[in-house]
Order: sequence, then structure tokens, then C-alpha cells
Amino acid sequence: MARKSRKLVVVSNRGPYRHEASRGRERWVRAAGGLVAALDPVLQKRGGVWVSAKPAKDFDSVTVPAPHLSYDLAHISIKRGDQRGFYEGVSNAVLWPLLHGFEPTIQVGDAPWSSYVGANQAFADTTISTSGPSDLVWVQDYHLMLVPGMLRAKRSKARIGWFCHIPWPPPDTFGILPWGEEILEGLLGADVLGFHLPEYAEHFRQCVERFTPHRVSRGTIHYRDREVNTIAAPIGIPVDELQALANDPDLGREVDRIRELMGNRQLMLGVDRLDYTKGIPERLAAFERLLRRDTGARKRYALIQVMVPSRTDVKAYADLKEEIDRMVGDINGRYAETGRVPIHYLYRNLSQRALFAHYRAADVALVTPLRDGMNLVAHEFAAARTDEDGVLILSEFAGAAKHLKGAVLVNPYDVDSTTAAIYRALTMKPSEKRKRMRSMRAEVMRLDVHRWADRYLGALEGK
Ligand code: ADQ
Repeated sequence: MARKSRKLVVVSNRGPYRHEASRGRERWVRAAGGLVAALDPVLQKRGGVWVSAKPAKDFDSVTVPAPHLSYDLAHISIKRGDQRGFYEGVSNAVLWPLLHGFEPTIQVGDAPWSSYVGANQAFADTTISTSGPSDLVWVQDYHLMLVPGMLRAKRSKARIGWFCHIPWPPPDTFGILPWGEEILEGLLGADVLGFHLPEYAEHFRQCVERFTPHRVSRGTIHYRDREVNTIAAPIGIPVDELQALANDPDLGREVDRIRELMGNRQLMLGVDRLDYTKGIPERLAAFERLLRRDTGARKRYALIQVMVPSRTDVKAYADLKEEIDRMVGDINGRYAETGRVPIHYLYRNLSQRALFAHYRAADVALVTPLRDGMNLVAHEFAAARTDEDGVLILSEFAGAAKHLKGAVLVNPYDVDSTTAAIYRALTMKPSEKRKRMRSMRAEVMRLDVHRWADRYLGALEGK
């Protein structure tokens, strides 16, 4: 268990809350997405400070005490000239697809690398001014891979960690990056590098061996006069908090209402951040095949797809949104009957409570990413099912598939087999559903996010 004496400083590109004030009314809105879902409860419990970017505003660095939070928020501003290049040009157009192994999507040619360096430097500078030398600094994700090295240059004795929320690819894919060695050197400024799965950590070490002169033995990289540990620390969700929500008797009424509104058909559910890694078009195609092959299906089945807007300024995401809109329109146009629409499509952020009511109302959850570091929707679905009912269809390419053995695993690229899996899930015997759900729930409890943080921070402090 991590000692609580050291202050925890979390550093990530996107912050956990957006402050909105208009006509004297204030509101704090929590950002959707897996990183915030995991780290907010950790900081709420432990206290500390969260350093993140504030979208283009004219101030440098401020710390805002948010009344409902038990930790502080520190915001940095990235130079206007660097912001776009850092976020869109490098982080989202190159690093995100590269680390997910989407090689043809990578736009490396004219990528504005210097903006990435400049923005990372701004994060490092604000982190230094916000933290003390004995604090634990925990840098998050692929936007900030140079920050550990920049911090180390100023604080040779500091405890610095970095966690990778997405996959890490094998060296042949990583080798596409012209600045691969700089990135690896930047990361090696940390004491502990964390990944969801042992295979991602292994890929990382293979990259270090291939592209740097540093020696690797087992999980450790010998970096000049220091040792850098690489660990597999699979992330989870705040189990107690979400169990309390799932057990709230009022939730039952909302569940009944959803089922009634959907005409008491068997319900499938998709919940995703809008992203091309999440396999949403492939999922819609699999559902369409179900409707096409079985004419009775239109009366019996419905799909609710909830999609939270994400990276709306990036062209690949705007194109994907258009493709999904068109597919939903086509499928509904073809298979709807008066009063009965097959796909209910919600393009917005839902409250956790509303999400949980949907998880409970669903007969089948479709979590079918083409590649995903972990995927917390899969965990949340199992956490919501205190009734031990419901089937999870899960992509074999999600990190969660290595843990949730009770799911029905699919290859999301193989649309026919996904259709077959949906059919199997919809007709599964209650006793099999219960057995599978029990095993998933046990694993989700074991992967509690507080245990994840304790394990990671314990490794960081133990050095
Ligand atoms: P994400 O790609 O954001 O996270 P994921 O792990 O699925 O993906 O988390 C999504 C989170 O957003 C969930 O907590 C979910 O409840 C929430 N969410 C989704 N749609 C929503 C909606 N419409 N309204 C409100 N909330 C919504 C990245 C990696 C993942 C990894 C996490 C954590 O890509 O692989 O699991 O970080 O490390």
C-alpha cells in the first residue's frame, strides 16, 4: 500500500473537469473517457494536484480550487502556435494510430514534431513549478512522452512515473516513427513505466533494445546510472462507488423505463467515445446482418448506440462521424417499422447514472474495438450487473479480453462471426449467462482502480 505522505501530482493533457460560468452560475463538468474515469476517483481519495492543459486561453499557469474536489487543478496553456501541432498534428494524427497499430492511418510526413516538443516542455515547466522535489509525479499517456526526461533534467532525484493507457506496438510498427529514439529517451527519464498488459510492456522493452543502446534485463532497463522498471498494471474502475450506484433501488425504475420505451425488445448496447479504434461501423454492419437474415429480428431486437463526441476538430473523427450517421440512417431507413426503430443513436455525454441504467437494461453489451488498451466500458457493464444477467460480447483485441474470460470473444473485423456471436448471446441459457457474468464480476472487483493506483504508486515509491 502506498504511503500517503508524498503529494501526488498527476500530469495529463486533458484535465478531469471543465469549469463553466455564465450569468453568475457555476458548473463543473467531468470529461468522459477512460483516463479521467480511472484517475479522478484515485485523486479524490488520495488528494494532490492534477496538472492539465486548458484549451487556448490567455493565461499561463493557475491553480483552481474546485469546491467539490478533494484535490487541486493546475492548468497550463500551450503556446497558440504549438497547440494544434501538438494535439492534432502529432498526438492524434501520428502517435494514437501508431501505438494502436493502425499503420496506414499515420500521417508522419509533415508532422509538426517541434510543437510536440514545445508543448511537452510547457507541461514539464508547469509541473516543476507546481510540485516539490519529493512529490510523486505521475505523467499520463502518449501526449506527454518527453515529459519524464524533461523533469529528470531538472530534478535528478525525483520520483517520476508514466502510464500508458493505450497499447504499445512491436518494434517494426514503432520503427515507423522518425523520432522514436527521442521518445524512448524521454520515457526513460521515468523510474517506473506502466502498461495494461505484459505484452505491451514486452513490446516496449523490445523497442528499447532495438532503438537505443541501453541494456534490458527482465523487466528493468539499465539507463546510465539509474534503473527504469517496466510493469504491467491493468487498470480498473472504482468498484465500491459503482456497486453502490448499481444497487440503488431508484436505478431499477430507470431501467424499466428504458425497456418499456424500447418496446420490451431484446436490447443490445454499444457505449463508446467516438473513435475509429472502437470498431463502431463494423458493429453496425454485424447488427445489420442480423436484421437482414432474420426477418423476425426487427420485431424482437434493438440496438442502443451511445457515442460521446471526441476530437471533433480532427478530420479522421469528423469523417468517421459522417460514416456512422450514414450507416445508422441507412439501417433505420431500411428496417424501421412505424413505431419501431432498430437503432437508437445517442450522440452525447450521459451521466454515470444514465449509463448504468442502460447497462442494466441491456441483454447484450457490444464492446468490439479493433484495438484498445483495456476498455473500461466492458468493466462497467459487468459492475452494473449485480443481477448476474446480461452477456458481454468483447473484442479479442481489447486488453480487457485478457481478463474477462466470461465474455463471448469475437474478432471484430470478421463481421459474420460477430453476427453469429450476437445471435448466440441473445439465445444463451440463463444458467450459462449467470456463470459467465459471475466470473467477470469477480475479475472486475479484483481489478479495482484503487488497487491499480496503490500497486503502481507502491512501485514508484518503493524505488
Ligand atoms: P478510452 O479510449 O476513452 O480510454 P474506455 O476505457 O472505453 O476508453 O473508457 C471510456 C469511458 O468513457 C468509460 O468510463 C465510459 O463510461 C465513458 N463514456 C463512454 N461513452 C460515454 C458517454 N456517451 N457518456 C458518458 N460517458 C461515456 C483510454 C484507452 C482505454 C483504457 C482507458 C483507461 O483507450 O483502452 O481502458 O484509457 O486506461
